[in-house]
Amino acid sequence: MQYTLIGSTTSPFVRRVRMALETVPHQFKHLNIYEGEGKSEINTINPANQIPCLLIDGKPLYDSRIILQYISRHHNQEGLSIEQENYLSTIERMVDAGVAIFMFRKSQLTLDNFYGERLLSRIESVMKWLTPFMKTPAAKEWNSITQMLYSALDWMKFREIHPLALTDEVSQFLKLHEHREIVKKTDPRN
Ligand SMILES: N[C@@H](CCC(=O)N[C@@H](CS)C(=O)NCC(=O)O)C(=O)O
Repeated sequence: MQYTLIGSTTSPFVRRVRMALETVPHQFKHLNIYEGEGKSEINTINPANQIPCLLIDGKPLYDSRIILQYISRHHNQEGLSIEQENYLSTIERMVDAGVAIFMFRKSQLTLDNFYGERLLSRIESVMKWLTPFMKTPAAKEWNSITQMLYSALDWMKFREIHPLALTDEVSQFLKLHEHREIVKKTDPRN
């Protein structure tokens, strides 16, 4: 199998896939989907115009969660429990809300409206629900949950999405994993 991951270096959804592919040979193709040629190129690859996309022997596979499931099946990784699936889903929806806030700002729109309030309250609710997890022994493991959580929280800090990404609990969680080579290699600031 030949893998090419298409994405940006800032996207948290792309970053989680790069982390999952750390020991799997692949090429990384950088695409700026918002401007220039990348904008039309992503449309020829994924009609939803989103990254990441994994080319498997040239065939595109969309959506980071689906890509991870594919990698897990083909590289003999363990399946997830219902609780772990729920962690992934809620973190993903929080990042979706963050991406929408990022787009609001890019469009010079404010968040003081029904949709904006829904987005902010989703982030607040998920962060409240997730914070106890950050202090458990499971938070020290390096797996699809902590990779997604790390990518999500570090991105929220980087893009200044919400002050809840700046708490002591978040800093302590990020410190658990910031020494990892793949974390340093995929830092969106570089
Ligand atoms: N559910 C998708 C979400 C991907 C996503 O939202 N990617 C963002 C970048 S972080 C994107 O492509 N945004 C462009 C757009 O939605 O127009 C996944 O997990 O792959």
